[in-house]
Amino acid sequence: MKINFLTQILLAFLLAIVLGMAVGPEIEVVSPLGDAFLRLIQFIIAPLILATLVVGVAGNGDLKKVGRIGGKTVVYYLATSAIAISLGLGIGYLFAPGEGVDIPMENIDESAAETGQQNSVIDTLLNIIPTNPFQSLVEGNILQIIFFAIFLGVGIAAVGKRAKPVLTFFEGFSEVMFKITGFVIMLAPIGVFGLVAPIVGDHGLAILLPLLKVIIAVAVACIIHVVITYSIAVKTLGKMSPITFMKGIAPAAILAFSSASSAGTLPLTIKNTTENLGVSKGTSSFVLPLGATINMDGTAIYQGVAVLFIAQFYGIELSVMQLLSVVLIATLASIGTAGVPGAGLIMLSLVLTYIDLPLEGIALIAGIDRILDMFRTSVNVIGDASAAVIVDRTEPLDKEDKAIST
Ligand code: DAS
Repeated sequence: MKINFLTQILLAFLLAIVLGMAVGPEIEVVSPLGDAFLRLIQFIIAPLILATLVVGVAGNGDLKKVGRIGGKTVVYYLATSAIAISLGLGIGYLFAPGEGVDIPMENIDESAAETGQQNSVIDTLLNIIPTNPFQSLVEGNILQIIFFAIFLGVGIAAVGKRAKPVLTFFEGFSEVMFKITGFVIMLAPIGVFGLVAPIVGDHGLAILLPLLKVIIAVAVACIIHVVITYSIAVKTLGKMSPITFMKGIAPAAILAFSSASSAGTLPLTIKNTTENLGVSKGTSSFVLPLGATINMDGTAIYQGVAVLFIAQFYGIELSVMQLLSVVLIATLASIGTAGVPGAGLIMLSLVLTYIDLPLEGIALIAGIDRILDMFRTSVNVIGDASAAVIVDRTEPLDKEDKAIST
C-alpha cells in the first residue's frame, strides 16, 4: 500500500513525539538522522537556486518583469511582517505571559544574553552584492546567489542567440537539480523523525510548564496569522482556495516545524509550490529564496510576544512610541536575519537594545527557544509560499507555466 508523502511525514512526526516522550534525553541517539538530512538539504540549496533562478530570469527575458516580481514580493513581505509583529504585540497584551511568572533558576540560560549583534540594515543590504560570486556559492550565501543569478540571467537575455548554449546548460542543470531534490526530499520523513524526537526528549515538562503561557501565546498568534492573514491574502490576491493552499504547502510547513530552518526547508518549499500549487519555477526560485532570508512573519510575531513577556516580567510599562519602534525594528531586522535555527533569538537582542529593555530577558526564554522556533519557522515558510502564489498569479502566465484549477 503506497502511503502518500504528507502522511509519511505526519506519521514520522507523531512517532518522534511518542518515542521522545517515552525514551527521554537518551533518544538523542537518533539525532544524526536529522543532521544528515539537513546536510543533504544544504548540499542542494545553492546550485538549485542558481540554476532555477538563471533560467527563470533569462527565460522571462525582460528586466521589467523581474523588477515587477521583485517589487511585489518585497511590498508583500514587508506588509505581512508588519501585520505579524502587531499581532504578536496584541496577543502579548492579551495573554500577559510575563505577569506573575516564576522561572526556576536552572531554566535560565545566562549565556543566551550574550547573543551576537546583528548587522545593521544598511550593511545587510550592501552584503547582498557579492564581491566574488564563486565565493558566494561556496559559502551558500543565498542573497548573494540570488543577486548573481539575476544578473547572469539578465546578461544571457541581453546577449540573446549567442548565449543560447549557456541558457541550455542552465536549463539542463535546473532539471538535474530538481531531480536530485526529489531524491533528497524522499528522505524527509526520516529527517523529521531524527529532528523532532531529540527535541521532545530534551524538553521535559519542567522546562515547558513555567513558560507555557509564552508558548501558547506564540502558537495562537501564529495560527491566527496563518488562518486569517494568509488565507485572506491567497484568496483575494492569489485567487486560490485557502484549503488548496494549506494542503499544498503542508509538507514544507511540517519540515519547517521540525527543522526550525527556513533555508533547510527551501528545496521542499520550492517543490511544494511548483508541484502542488502551480507556481512557475521562475517565480518560486526568486520569491522563495528571498523569503527564506528576508521574510520572517513567524519571527516577527515572536518578537512581539517576547518583548511584552520581558517587559511584563520586569514590570516595565512600554510607551506607544516604544511599541511603534518595535514594529519598525522587528520588520527591518527580519531582513538581516538568516533562515536558520535560533535566528529569532539573536534578532530579539537587537529589538531589546533599541527599546532599552534588559538583554537578560533573553536568558529567561532561551530554554524554550527551540520550541518557539518550530512555530515561527513554520509561519515563515507558509508566508513565503503565500507570496510565491500571489506574485505568480498576478503575473501573465508564461508558456511553460500551468495554473491549477481550484
Ligand atoms: N529559525 C528561523 C528560520 O529558519 C526563524 C527564527 O529563528 O526566528 O526561519
